[in-house]
Amino acid sequence: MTNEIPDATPGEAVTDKLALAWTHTARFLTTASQLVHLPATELPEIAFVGRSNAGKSTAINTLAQQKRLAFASKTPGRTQHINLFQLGPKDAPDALFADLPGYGYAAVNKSAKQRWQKVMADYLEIRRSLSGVVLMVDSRLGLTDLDKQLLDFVAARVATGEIRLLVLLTKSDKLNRKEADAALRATTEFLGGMSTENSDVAVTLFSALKKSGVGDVAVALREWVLAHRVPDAVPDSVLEAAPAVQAED
Ligand SMILES: Nc1nc2c(ncn2[C@@H]2O[C@H](COP(=O)(O)OP(=O)(O)OP(=O)(O)O)[C@@H](O)[C@H]2O)c(=O)[nH]1
Ligand SMILES: [Mg+2]
Repeated sequence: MTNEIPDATPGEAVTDKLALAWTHTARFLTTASQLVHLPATELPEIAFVGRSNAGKSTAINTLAQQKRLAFASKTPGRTQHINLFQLGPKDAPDALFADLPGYGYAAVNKSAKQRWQKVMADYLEIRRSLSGVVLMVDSRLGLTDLDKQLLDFVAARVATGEIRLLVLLTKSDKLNRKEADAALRATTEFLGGMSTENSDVAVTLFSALKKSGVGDVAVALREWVLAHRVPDAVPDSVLEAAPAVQAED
């Protein structure tokens, strides 16, 4: 076995298979309780954020097709640190996933709650390498005030396209078709207010239990990372793949 990862050649569409082979490479890098302890990095970082118990750790495990990569739990507030995972070839990593502490869990004491929420707010504001945010929202609850506050933190950079945004309506296995459509519609409507010509904002239903939405999410994240690569020069193969103007029309 080599640790080579099949990749789309420039200009070729990223398939589910290629994207899932990439997410499968996720491995634990480090954990930090304070921002200053996070390693400085040039790699594009994708943060998984959301209310406690929304399914962040489970989504990371499902995307990585690994049972215990991120620590998922029935006990809300389980993830109390920022956990970083590295992706791509071992000798040439190309992205990081960050599993962030959940917010909004009522039972933790006030000072602990404020500390976590501050860590997260600071992270979103300060982390230079942040290139994408995956916001997990329990599909039965929809966007709550705390989710909207979080979106406020990043709205300016989402508007410019500096940060990409994907909202996962998690645990969609718990909804019937009609409820799922309503959840999707309400979230799409809210996100419409954040979208601009330059932004990359999307929402999708997701179920770790039924494995639905997994391929689509992997493709979206892979495309973020590929788009983030600063090209030295446009490769000839891309120019050749560009649609030619048809002469006879
Ligand atoms: N039915 C169903 N349950 C899910 C799904 N995803 C997660 N869960 C359950 O929801 C609970 C919370 O999941 P976690 O992934 O630990 O949530 P988290 O957002 O990481 O929570 P914190 O670390 O506390 O912030 C667990 O009991 C999961 O098994 C899903 O797609 N369907
Ligand atoms: Mg967690």
